[in-house]
Amino acid sequence: MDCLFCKIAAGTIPVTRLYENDHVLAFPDISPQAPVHVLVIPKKHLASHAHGTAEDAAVYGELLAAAGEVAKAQGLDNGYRMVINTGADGGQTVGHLHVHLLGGRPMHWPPG
Ligand code: DGP
Repeated sequence: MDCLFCKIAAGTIPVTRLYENDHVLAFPDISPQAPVHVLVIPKKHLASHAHGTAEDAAVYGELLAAAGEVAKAQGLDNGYRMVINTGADGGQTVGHLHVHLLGGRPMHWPPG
């Protein structure tokens, strides 16, 4: 297993597990870009959003639902942003699909 986030999902690399079920895991980003910065990942390895297929629709639903649960638990009642960086031009640096949940401050648009 050569994937960082697969190792985190498996527990080989310890993280604070903020939300977890059979399909997804949420944990704090190591380099937070906002007061709340959580990553939500599928336990199934998908290298990026571009690698997801219609067969993964349920997993995508789980990712969004989990992000919503974490946002509530983190008290992001004033709003938040979810981001899926995809591929080189998308700024993706870890090759395992992940949703960034960012909150706790106003977000800007357009993003950089
Ligand atoms: P992206 O650039 O969209 O691929 O985001 C990858 C994120 O993963 C980045 O914000 C930093 C985070 N990250 C990288 N390595 C680790 C790690 O070992 N632990 C945790 N918790 N986050 C990590």
